[in-house]
Amino acid sequence: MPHEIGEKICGRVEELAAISEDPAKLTRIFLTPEQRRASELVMSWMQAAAMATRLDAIGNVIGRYEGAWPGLPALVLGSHLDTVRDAGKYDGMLGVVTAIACVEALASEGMRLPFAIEVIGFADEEGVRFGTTMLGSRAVAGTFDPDCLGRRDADGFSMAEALRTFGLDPGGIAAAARRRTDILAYVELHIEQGPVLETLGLPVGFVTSISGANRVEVTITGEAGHAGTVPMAERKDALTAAAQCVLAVESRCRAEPDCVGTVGSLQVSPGAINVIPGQVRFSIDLRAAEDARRRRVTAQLLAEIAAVAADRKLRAESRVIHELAAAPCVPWLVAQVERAILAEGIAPFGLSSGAGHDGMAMMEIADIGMIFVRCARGISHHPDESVTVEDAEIGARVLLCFIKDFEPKGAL
Ligand code: HGY
Ligand code: MN
Ligand code: MN
Repeated sequence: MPHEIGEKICGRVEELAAISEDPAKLTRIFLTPEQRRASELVMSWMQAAAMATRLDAIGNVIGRYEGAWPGLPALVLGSHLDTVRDAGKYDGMLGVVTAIACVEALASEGMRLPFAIEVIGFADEEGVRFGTTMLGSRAVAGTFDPDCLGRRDADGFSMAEALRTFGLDPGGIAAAARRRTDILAYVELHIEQGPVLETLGLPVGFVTSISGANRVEVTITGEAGHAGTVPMAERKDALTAAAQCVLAVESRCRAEPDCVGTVGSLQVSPGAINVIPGQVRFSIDLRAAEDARRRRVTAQLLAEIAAVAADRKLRAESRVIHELAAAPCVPWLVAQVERAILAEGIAPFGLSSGAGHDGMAMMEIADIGMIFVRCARGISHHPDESVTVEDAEIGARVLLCFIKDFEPKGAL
């Protein structure tokens, strides 16, 4: 592969990073004009790599590079094209751009393999707009829950309305589902979003498993009142109760090995400086490598939230709005990723992923594998997220080597 492949990948990541709802900070959300512009740009790169392209029923961008003859089952590569708010440039995008670069290298060699290759740029992995996550990969896996079509964004638009506005049919999402027989495996290249590879001085590693996750929406309802006249002992302050619950998330997860809990968003109403908060809504994001531990901690937290509310004579409503089980990367794929890393003269190192990835949804219809690329200081979900050109190139070389030597399960 030409040495400038890393430059090309990082250049394209920068081009995508310029497509944002906010010129000052990268934010590209599901079913927005920015998603459409990014999808069109990615499709043009796919077409330049001899791929046939389409937008599926939920807005995923799909490029297909046929194998030795048309219609063969595909090795599916890819990642997501949506971002968090004030995001880094590489989370998701590196995987899509690198996969396209690998197909482009095959096409330039006129190489056709005994399988097709599909590259998917998923439309919504972060779940910023509607709270649930992995909507794109769930649609491909056939596990999209139509109930979430009624979920509303911060402006009150439902997912169904947003799909129609984007030119998609909310009733047609089932058409995005793929059959297990169409897909040989799903392999995603992604930044590590953690400091391990950098600490070990490794440019890449292989993923052993992806932690399971759930998201909870909590609403604490008390009684708004005059900040100057309601005696402290008679208050039903929703925010002080919520604060007690937020600290409970932190203390419970600190007490558990290998469990992380985050309250990432919290809304106070009515939100006036001289009014006792009447209602607070906040989110909880809970993750652990072991599902049983995650589910136990979630149940304990929901019970503690109910007890805090009862003790303060307030009301608490907790709703689990998203759950995905831990996703193991399967040994036969891990072995081939390790082989590709070794072929690049790098010691293969395996690590688990605390971050969620589309493989958690794709595992419903395909075995999954992942390649991690080192990122500076492990920073992610932050504008300082960065990858060196050299590491981007090494990641691409490993992925291309994996593709060229890929042996579908049972072919070994
Ligand atoms: O939240 C995550 O772990 C991923 O970035 N969606
Ligand atoms: Mn992310
Ligand atoms: Mn990601």
